[in-house]
Amino acid sequence: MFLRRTFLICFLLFSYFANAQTERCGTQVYLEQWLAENPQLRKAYDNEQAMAAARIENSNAMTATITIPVVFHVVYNTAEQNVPDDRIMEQLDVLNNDYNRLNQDGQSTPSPFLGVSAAANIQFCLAKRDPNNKPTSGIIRKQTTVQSFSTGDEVKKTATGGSKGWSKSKYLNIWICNLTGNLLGYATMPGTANDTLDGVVVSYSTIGGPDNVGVHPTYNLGRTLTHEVGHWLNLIHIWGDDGGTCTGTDDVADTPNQASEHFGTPNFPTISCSNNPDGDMFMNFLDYTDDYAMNIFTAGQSLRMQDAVNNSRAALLTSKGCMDTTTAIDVALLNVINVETIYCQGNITPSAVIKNKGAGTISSLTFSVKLDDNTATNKTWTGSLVAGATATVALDPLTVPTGTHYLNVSVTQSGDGNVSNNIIVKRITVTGATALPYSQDFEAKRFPADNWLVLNADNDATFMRSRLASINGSSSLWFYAPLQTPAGRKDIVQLEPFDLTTLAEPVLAFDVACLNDNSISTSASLKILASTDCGSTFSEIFEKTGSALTTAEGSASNVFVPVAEQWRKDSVNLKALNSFNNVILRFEYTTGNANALFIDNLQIDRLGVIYPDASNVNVSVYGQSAYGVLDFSVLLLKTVDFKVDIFDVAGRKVFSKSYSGSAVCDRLSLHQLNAGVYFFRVTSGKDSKSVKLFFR
Ligand SMILES: [Ca+2]
Ligand SMILES: [Ca+2]
Ligand SMILES: [Ca+2]
Ligand SMILES: [Ca+2]
Ligand SMILES: [Zn+2]
Repeated sequence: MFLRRTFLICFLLFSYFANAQTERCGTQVYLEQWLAENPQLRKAYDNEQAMAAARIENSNAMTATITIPVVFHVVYNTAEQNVPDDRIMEQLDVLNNDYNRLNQDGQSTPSPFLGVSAAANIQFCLAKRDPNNKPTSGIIRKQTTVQSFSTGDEVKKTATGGSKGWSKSKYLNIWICNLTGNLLGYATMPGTANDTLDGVVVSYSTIGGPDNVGVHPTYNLGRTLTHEVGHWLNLIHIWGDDGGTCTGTDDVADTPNQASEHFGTPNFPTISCSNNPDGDMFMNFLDYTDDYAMNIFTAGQSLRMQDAVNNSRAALLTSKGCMDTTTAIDVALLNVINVETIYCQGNITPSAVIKNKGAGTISSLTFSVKLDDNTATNKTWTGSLVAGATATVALDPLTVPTGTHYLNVSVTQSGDGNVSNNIIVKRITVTGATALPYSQDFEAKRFPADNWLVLNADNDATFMRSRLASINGSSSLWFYAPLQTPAGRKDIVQLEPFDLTTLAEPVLAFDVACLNDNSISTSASLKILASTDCGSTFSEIFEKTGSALTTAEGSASNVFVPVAEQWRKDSVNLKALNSFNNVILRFEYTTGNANALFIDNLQIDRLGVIYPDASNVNVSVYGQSAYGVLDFSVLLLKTVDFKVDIFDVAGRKVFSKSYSGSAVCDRLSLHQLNAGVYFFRVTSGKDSKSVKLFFR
């Protein structure tokens, strides 16, 4: 079967050039080039492949977790290519999740393939010491005059404008750069590259993950690196690189025989090579599908990768690359704060958080601040920073115009023995507000949408886009909290700013589906918050918690996938905010007695559009506090008189008030009522709607 691949060069080249769009992966082409240039090594390569197959056949035991030190070489020509630190850290999380089957979207693996899904038990750690045993941040940034790099390995050599690789016996090199011809990445298979030319090259545009997506329109969830590291660990494309036939193989027993690669988001099942009923494993990381359609390595692939680490890459097992080391003089720039994504134009005043990681006291430092490709401005700091101490230093104010910007902050100390931790790159976005009406069906390939944010403080489960269920199209916004997720975890999806002055009576509506899990006592909650001051402060405009939030009951042992009847439309009256031209809305979900939440068909529009043919009355009750205060909003299709009544459990009317309008918000003081269950009823003509309340 190895020989068979060597006859396939023409097919490979054909498929490589036939696909004129984005080139997902150049690894096979790179391998064939290398074999052609090194014919004497072809036999050794084929032998090693055959031996790997024999080893795996004779021992199918997974070994304990293997940890591989990683160094990122960011080789950039433009500010955008100099990938921000938080996006690199998010990418590292993606790798660690994908290689340990901790990826949240593993829940999307079609059930017939769950039995072969597996954790590869491989961890990736950011290098803490360089090849000379000097401390490092594991992120090397190098500006280059080279505008784009090819598969000729120029990015791996200083002489050709790249960054020299670190020894493959101790590190996984990951070069991040601009690649020629829309190529997304390529890797060196085990045994095919010289010591410092070994590793993975990926386009800067692909670096990121669910809560910090890359700039590429579709391949932006970090799966390019997952795919390429798979090659680096000896995986072959799942369709066998056989030009669309059924004769090739990936030398893995538990992946189906598959004709050719898939792009986009195929539907399950997709049959080829008589592999019915389950068809192609197009959601495998070694296919070419969109990042958000990929979610699985198999047990067979995991064995093959572990075999590579334990044999052809065994030197890595004793690498000290992730062991701490120190140097006498070392200031570290830990963070740059007050530059979080900013939605309103104006000045920002960033601050640098520094730490003295050296042995002596620091008395003088120079900060350099650079926005995009503008000239850097310097600022000197003097003071006394003793060993181990941290300090926050205010930098000079900056004017940031509309658009996406990259802020480079660096610190210089004379004699610093570790300059790799002296620089932080941040992304800043300044944007105008979107006019109404607005709708979001989560079908567009890019999620989060431009100028949206996903805030995932615990760095665990978070909001993602899912194809598991939808109310329109095939995708929706999804939060999945596995059983082991503690209650009380908060995650936020922040929408782009809206100009609410563009509609007289704006209403926010969305379809929601949420499973109630009775085995958990703490209530899950969904809140909507609004900011009218550019995100400085937020106030709550909607809350549903516990049974009021859930739309279905059942066990949480499997991921909840709602059917049509399990969706509910919720709405919030935004009339009170219609004088603000820059309103930022947030969905805030707090984990509790629900394992999955879906949101779809988000609209901000007029009432008649949102409820085109519904009965008149739509009620939201929120903010029930311990102090007898009740906030509600009532939405009606036209301006009419209506009445609010509150009844106790015995059916006695305890409150009544009349209103007029189509969209009304009010706050009631109900201190006279005892704690207990009540029914809030809105009546308009022949229509009425009741909501159950609980006063504490
Ligand atoms: Ca095939
Ligand atoms: Ca330093
Ligand atoms: Ca949808
Ligand atoms: Ca989270
Ligand atoms: Zn590939």
